[in-house]
Amino acid sequence: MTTFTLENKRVWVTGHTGMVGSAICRQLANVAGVTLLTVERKALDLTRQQATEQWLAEQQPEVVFHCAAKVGGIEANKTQPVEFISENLTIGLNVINGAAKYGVQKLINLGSSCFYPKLSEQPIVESSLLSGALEPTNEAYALAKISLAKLCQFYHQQYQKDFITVVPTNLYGPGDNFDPNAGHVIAALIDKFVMAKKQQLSSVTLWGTGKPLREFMHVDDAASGLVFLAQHYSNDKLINLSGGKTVSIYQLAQTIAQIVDYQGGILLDESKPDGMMKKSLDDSLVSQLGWKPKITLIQGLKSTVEFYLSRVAPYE
Ligand code: GFB
Repeated sequence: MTTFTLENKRVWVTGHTGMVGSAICRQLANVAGVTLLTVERKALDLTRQQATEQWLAEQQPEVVFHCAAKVGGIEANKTQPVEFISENLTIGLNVINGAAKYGVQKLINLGSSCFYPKLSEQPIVESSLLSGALEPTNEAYALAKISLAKLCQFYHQQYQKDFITVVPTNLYGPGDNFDPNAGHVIAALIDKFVMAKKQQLSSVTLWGTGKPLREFMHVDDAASGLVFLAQHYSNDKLINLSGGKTVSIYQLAQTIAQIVDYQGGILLDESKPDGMMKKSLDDSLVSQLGWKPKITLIQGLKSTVEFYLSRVAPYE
């Protein structure tokens, strides 16, 4: 059942150069009559409330996909909590409050799987939010994302705004940050294995014990899910976006090594954090609505390695 149509709407994608934002722009190209609104960071600093409001007043978007965020892997989150909490809160408050003030009809806010409690029962159901303590390595990011999800919920309840929060599982794909120190695990490991092969290193070192379990989704699936939910979900409650299999970090590393044909060893640096030992999201709600991811982990890893080799590695 369609609850909202995107056709012929003016749609603003914040963070359109990032991994998720750029994938949503690609998806929206398939929706009839959409006028895509984007703005470069140097032309609009979303941490500036007045500038953000002025942009909204001039452009009059009817729909907002709020993807702009300061993101990073476990180490970046752990070492820069001040920036992670303040930038994400400030940008989110400016975009969401501005959207409400300037008559945006539908807003899709991105939550994060890391905002559920560290010891949540698995797979994690949406109602687990705020039922326990957070994983310390990403507490700052999680607190910002929780506040913004609550803000959307309160807009729904108090002002009947159709602002929804979708919670994707761990994402990867083209446009990811392949920095081996600051990126998420898949992008970081693709870089590490490709470089190790090129430099003929005898081993690659993973962070942590290699035992944590994660569920990964390719960003093109995530974008298809977000565009689907924009049209089929209007509710003050969170909705998870997931549906894949869970793998251990060690298995993931072995798979990436195979894809890039790296023959050396895999070592562990246990002085680095594991983060949550298991993280996978319950997909009952989204699958009842009729949506499922299509890209298997192997397919997605292969195409992401191709993207990295053709678009990222040559510039290093
Ligand atoms: O992707 P990742 O940084 O995110 O790490 P989280 C996942 C797992 O991979 C952790 C291990 O157990 C890491 O210790 N790992 C092994 C590595 N080698 C590496 C490596 O070279 N780089 C990285 N990055 N990890 C994030 C949050 O947590 O989840 C973010 O910090 C975000 O805020 C994201 O919310 C969804 O799943 O642990």
